Amino acid sequence: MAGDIGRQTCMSDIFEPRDMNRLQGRQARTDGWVGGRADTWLGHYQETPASRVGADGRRMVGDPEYAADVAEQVRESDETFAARLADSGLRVEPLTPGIGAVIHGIDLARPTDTQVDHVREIFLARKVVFFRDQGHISSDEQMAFAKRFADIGLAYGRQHKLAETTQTLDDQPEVLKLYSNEKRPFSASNWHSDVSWSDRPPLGSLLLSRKAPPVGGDTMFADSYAHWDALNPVLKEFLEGKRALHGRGGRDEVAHPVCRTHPVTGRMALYVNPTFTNSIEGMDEADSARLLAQLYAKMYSTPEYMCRYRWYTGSVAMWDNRACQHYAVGDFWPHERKMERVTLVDPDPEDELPFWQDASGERHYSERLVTETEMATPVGAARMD
Ligand SMILES: O=C(O)CCC(=O)C(=O)O
Ligand SMILES: [Fe+2]
Repeated sequence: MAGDIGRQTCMSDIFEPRDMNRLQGRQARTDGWVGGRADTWLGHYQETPASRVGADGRRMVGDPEYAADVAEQVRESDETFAARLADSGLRVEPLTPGIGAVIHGIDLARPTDTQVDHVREIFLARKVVFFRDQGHISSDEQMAFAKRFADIGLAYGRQHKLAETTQTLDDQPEVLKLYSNEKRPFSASNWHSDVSWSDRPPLGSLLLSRKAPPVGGDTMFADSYAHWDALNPVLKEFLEGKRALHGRGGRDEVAHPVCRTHPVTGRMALYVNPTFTNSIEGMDEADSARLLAQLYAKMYSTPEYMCRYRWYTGSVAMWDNRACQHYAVGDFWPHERKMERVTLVDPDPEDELPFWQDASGERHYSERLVTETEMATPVGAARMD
């Protein structure tokens, strides 16, 4: 309960299991497990059944009037959403109530202006959108569609020097090839937000399946707003304004806000990931490692905050790296899987740089910790994407 948490004197005590779940004289029943509904971690607040409208789940339990208001908001947002889209011929099929939607009724080779406006709106609301049956589009058309939403960068956004192993289309360095087969069993099977080792990480990606495996190789997405919303208010206060150190191969290359404000929606997102985040700045190393492990356990074990997309040849995904993370499920070997990615970068340099906006409206930006030349140099065989 909030009162109990308020009485804690030492910050690290907050992350101890709740007393009520501690067996007499023994460790807590779920020690080491802080995810899902069996949660005993004080950092956990309350699963909110309405995280998509930013509702306070714990308050909903004790305050029926507030809960009724939230229910109204959820219904209204669903209805107005559907009504607004009616004139562009689009149909939206949500993958889950909170994250992900398949958009039907559009040809990515020739979208109308209204369709582009609506796709942008759905993208911002759903964090990731999908399109089926777009295998006919050329790489030029893929790039042209991407350009309706943002500038396009190279494989790693603003980072122009690529790792030796990075493959792009021969005549189009903007198109990153993610091809896997029996001999090259690659998949990005780690939770991450793309290129968070960079001080200017790309805002999103447009990924096209040129060849889908007959089974497996789905991609999972997790809602970073919900990850933030679900934390205990005391832990939020502790984390707001803190920075995490990110980099490749364990090297600290950039400090990003842990709580990142989305430049368009204004919503707060939890911006740490186990692929590129090394530690939370200013914390004792062991405390930081423990807190990150607890955050990850919570983030990646709450199915309500995730969706899973099954690829077919010609399927497309467009995701928002500021609002969600992803994981390519590596279960399709020895089948072939061929993906082509165009990377979206924000044309506005002020919005491109991650920031946390405090209550007074001031933006606290990310900071690069190495020189530009060092940043542009690939680090061994470390993950880049
Ligand atoms: O292969 C996939 O589904 C996703 C790969 C990935 O992480 C990326 O393109 O950023
Ligand atoms: Fe990725």
